[in-house]
Amino acid sequence: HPDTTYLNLLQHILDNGVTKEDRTGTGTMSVFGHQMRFDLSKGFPLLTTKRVPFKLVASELLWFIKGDTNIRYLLQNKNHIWDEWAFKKWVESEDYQGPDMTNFGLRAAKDTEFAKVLEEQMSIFNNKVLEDDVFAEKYGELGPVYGKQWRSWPTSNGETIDQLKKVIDQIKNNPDSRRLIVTAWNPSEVDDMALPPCHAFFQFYVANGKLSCQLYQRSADVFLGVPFNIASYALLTHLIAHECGLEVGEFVHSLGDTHIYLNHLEQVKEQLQREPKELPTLNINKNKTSIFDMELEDITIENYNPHPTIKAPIAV
Ligand code: DHF
Ligand code: TMP
Repeated sequence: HPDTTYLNLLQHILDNGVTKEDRTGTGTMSVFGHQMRFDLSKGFPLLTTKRVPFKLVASELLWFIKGDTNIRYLLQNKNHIWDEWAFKKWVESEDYQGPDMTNFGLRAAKDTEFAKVLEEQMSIFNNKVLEDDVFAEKYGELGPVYGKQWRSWPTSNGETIDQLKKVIDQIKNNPDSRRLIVTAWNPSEVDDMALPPCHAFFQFYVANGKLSCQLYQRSADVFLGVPFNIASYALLTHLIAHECGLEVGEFVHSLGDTHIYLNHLEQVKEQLQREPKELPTLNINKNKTSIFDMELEDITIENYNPHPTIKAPIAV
């Protein structure tokens, strides 16, 4: 069961992780290098030991597939998972005149008064991104993140490469290829990104009429990020298999710095006590084939009855 695979990773970090400082100042328990395998033919790996908001996973993935890097589309779909990283660029800019927002993530966790001020500023910011085109273009942007690299990786001669389209063409026409790769890690552009890609490099594999996918994730927030990442790449594999007339095989998830933030430990212990439940099923609109035509309504999840949400603060 996917939940068992995941809970085993949480337990493995608790048992073997080293205490390690990190960029955000939160502190983590961490192991280096871990691999999980999910057999997609046995069910869709949306965790059941806490609720994972599937609509947010799906709208984020469609945003990548569109080649979009501006949070406006996410906000239009009531998806707030990238707000902090756009907001950070805004408050660090010369145009921002509001209250001091230095280290807002850490400060909000310790100071409830400040948390209110932050919430208000973020809400003003979000409304401006939604309503003001010029502002959105400048400050809704996360830089050349996933969508840009997947769909229009810039080359030295001024052209762009549509890695996603190319890989799908290769899966259809040259399925035995060992070069079915998409990389978001573009060394010449990482410094311009609000956050350098965490899920950085993935490869497809076709055998016995089944499509498998392996992801290399350089950095993994196992409590908050990883449940999304598993569901997202499982969904991507399903969508591409659907377009290419293949069944789904495995999702292989290879992780680099694999960590639990120290302010997630209580939540992790709570989740470890829960029993996995029956997996939901994924439905993709059969009247559409191309991944590039898919919209949010075309992707639904059925029979998802997970344990309740477990809230946790995100490290910025
Ligand atoms: N930074 C860190 N420190 N960890 C991350 O996982 C992360 N992920 C990013 C951007 N930066 C990150 C993009 N993906 C959530 C999940 C995924 C995600 C960002 C945020 C998150 O907060 N999930 C909550 C609920 C979200 C909601 O309902 O709005 C959860 O409980 O799963
Ligand atoms: P880092 O750039 O210092 O590694 O910080 C990124 C943090 O975000 C790290 O905790 C990993 C986490 N993360 C995920 O786990 N999954 C994701 O999809 C994203 C975008 C980030």
